[in-house]
Amino acid sequence: MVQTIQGTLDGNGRKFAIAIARFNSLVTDRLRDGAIDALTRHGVAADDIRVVWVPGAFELPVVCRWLADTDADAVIALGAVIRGSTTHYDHVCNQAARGILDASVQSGKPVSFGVLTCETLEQALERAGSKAGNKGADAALAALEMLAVKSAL
Ligand code: INI
Repeated sequence: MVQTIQGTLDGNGRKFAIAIARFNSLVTDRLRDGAIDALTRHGVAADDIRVVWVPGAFELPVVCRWLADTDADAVIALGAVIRGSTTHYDHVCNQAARGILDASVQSGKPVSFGVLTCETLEQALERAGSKAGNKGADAALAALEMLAVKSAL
């Protein structure tokens, strides 16, 4: 018989850390609100959520790694990278994505990727609580699901 494992979304008793970039905080504030709302609606106590600000998305990987070494069960990385007129955007996006993945794989804890990579501020705002949902909430749900998968294995 096939054994199928799927994570449920029960945050009771779980501890979360949110690493959040201050750059484009108009957007990242909304991603944080979405993440906290998703966590608390799935049973996570507000006292079990820690929010840690860093300057920009480039700084997210190391703080995610530091947070993975704390008592947090999972980490949620939130940022908003918006393309400018140079290649700076590509470096920030690529390194943030790779570094956040590394923090997860190296620590063995879920570190979810709630970093928007957009062409315009309008696109970012659409994904931060308006017509394209809230990617902070999506990242929170991914972290919850991964915790359940980890527990089930
Ligand atoms: N950081 C972001 O989070 N979003 C951006 O759009 C962005 N842009 O476009 O420059 C950005 N740059 C700052 C970077 O993340 C670092 O904080 C900075 O380079 C210092 O290390």
